Amino acid sequence: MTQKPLKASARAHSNIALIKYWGKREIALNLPAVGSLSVALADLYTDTQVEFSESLDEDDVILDGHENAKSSRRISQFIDLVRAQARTDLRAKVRSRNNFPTGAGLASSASGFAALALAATKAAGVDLSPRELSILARQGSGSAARSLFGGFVEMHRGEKADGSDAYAEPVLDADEWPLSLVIAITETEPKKVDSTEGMQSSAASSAFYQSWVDSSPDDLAAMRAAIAQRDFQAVGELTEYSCLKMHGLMLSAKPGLLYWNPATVALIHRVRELRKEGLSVYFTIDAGPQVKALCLPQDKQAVSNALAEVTGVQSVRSSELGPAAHLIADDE
Ligand code: 2P0
Repeated sequence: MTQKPLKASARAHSNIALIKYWGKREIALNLPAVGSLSVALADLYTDTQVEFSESLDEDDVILDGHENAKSSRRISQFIDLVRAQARTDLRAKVRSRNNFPTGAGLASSASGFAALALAATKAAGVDLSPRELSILARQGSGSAARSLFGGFVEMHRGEKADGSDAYAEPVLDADEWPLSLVIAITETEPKKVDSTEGMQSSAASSAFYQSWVDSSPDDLAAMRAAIAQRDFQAVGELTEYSCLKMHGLMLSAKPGLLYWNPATVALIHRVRELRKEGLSVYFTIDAGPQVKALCLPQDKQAVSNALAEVTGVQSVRSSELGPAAHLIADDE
C-alpha cells in the first residue's frame, strides 16, 4: 500500500430493481445475462468499517454483531480483489451493520458489497473511479454494482469477456423525480434459495430463460423512456411486468422457485385494488416474500396504512429515493 489510511467507513444504500436482474452470462467475474434498472432507497442502508492491520493472521468479519463462516468467506474473497489491487497481503477487520433484515429479499448483498467496496478500497489506499468501484462491487454481488449510485440507476449487461463494460451508472438523481417506496415485510428469516443458486437453476432448467434474456433490452429501453418522460404510470406498469416476468421464470425452473408466501399474494391483490381506489401505486417483489410498493410521495401514507392491514404483514417501512454510497466517519 502506498498511502496508508488503513481504516475507512462507508455507507451504501439498498436498491430495488424496477427492471430485474436474474441470470448470469459468466460466473467467475459475475457478469449479468441482462441489464437492470433500479432505485436507491434513502432509509435502508449498510454501514461498513474496514481496517487493514499487521496484527491479524486472517480476516476478522462481524456482520450485524455475528460471525458467519459462509459470509466471511465470501467477504474475504472479495477483499482479496482489493488486496491484489493494493499489492498488500494485510488482513482486515470488517464490521458491517444493516439497518434492515439481512438476506430476506431486501437487497442486503447490494448495499453490503457496495459499502464494502468503497470502505475497503479507501482503507487500502486504492483510488478508483465510481465506474471502477461499480465493476469491483459487481464481483461481490451483481446488484451491488447499482448501490454505488443514487436515484435511478442502470446496470449494463456488457458484452466483453473481461467485464469492463458490465457496470452501473446513474440515470436520474433522486431529487429530480421524488418517488416513494413502501415495503411490506412478511417474513424476517433469510431466504432458503439464495439468488446465485436460483439464477443458475433458472438458466439451466427453465424453457423460458432464453426469452427472458432476449426480451430484456426492450424492457430497459421502455423504462428509460418512461423515466425520461416522468411517466409514472408507464414506470409502474413496466415495474410490475418485469417483476412478474422474472417470477414466471423462477416458477418455471425445475424445481420451481417460489419465493412468495400467502401475504405476498394478498399484497399483490391489495396494491391492484388500491389503484382502482385512485392511488398511484405499483408493486415489485425480489427473491424473497417482501412486497415493495412504488408510489407517488402524496400517496405514501395511504399506501402504508393499507398494506399494514393486510393479513400476514409483520411491519411496513417506507423510504424516499436515496443518495449514492459515501464515506462516513469511523466509529472509533
Ligand atoms: C435485482 N435480484 O435486480 C434482482 C431481482 C433479486 C431479484 O439482484 O448472484 O444478490 O450476488 O449477483 O445481486 C439479487 O441478486 O445476486 C438480485 P448475485 P444478487 O435486484
